[in-house]
Amino acid sequence: MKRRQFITKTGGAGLAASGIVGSAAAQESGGEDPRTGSGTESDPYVVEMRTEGSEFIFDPVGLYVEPGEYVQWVNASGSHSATSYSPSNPQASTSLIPEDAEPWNSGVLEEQGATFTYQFQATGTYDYYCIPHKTLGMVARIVCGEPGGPAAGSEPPDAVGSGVLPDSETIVEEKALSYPYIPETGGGPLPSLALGGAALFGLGNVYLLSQTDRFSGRYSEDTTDDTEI
Ligand SMILES: [Cu+2]
Repeated sequence: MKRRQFITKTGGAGLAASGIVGSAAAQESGGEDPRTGSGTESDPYVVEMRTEGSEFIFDPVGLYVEPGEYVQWVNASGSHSATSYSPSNPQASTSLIPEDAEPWNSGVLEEQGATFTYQFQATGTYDYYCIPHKTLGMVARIVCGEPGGPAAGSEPPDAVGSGVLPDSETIVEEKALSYPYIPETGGGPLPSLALGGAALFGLGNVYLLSQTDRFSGRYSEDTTDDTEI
């Protein structure tokens, strides 16, 4: 672990594959803060919104912030929104943010590079989605301070790809989890991703889909209601 961080910091001198080593180290747990930005108003944490082929992505898909810190969503490709699961927002029937939290909705950002910023204040777990792509699994989670509220022990009821959401405790531990989140590896990169590049990226997603049912089932043990369907 230490050695890898050293290699990353010094630019990977002598390593032909320094780019690969760097990206793997950046996603490892512990050590350096994996978040982009520092959470202040002038340097907020950044979540990218992207369209990649038939995938619609919030990245990181899991993020930890402290009360009072800022998150900025950047529309990197395609058209997306960052919208809290709040009954006052379009297409959201349930609230999946802390009770005393302010709902937010960026609206659909169509211009590349367009941004939306929100300050997190109430502690707890926040689930949010993209209006056009929610049913295609474009959902993500932010924990502010500590896990809590209606989203802490459940999955969004209407997101097909809900298996990609990290649980709140993992978010607190790791601070940021890249898309795609794979529960079995604790959010780190699949070995195949580091070795194979784009072709194997597809395989990773097949694997992810195969885990969706099992992962969702895990939450049904914790909840008495049936909202996961
Ligand atoms: Cu979207």
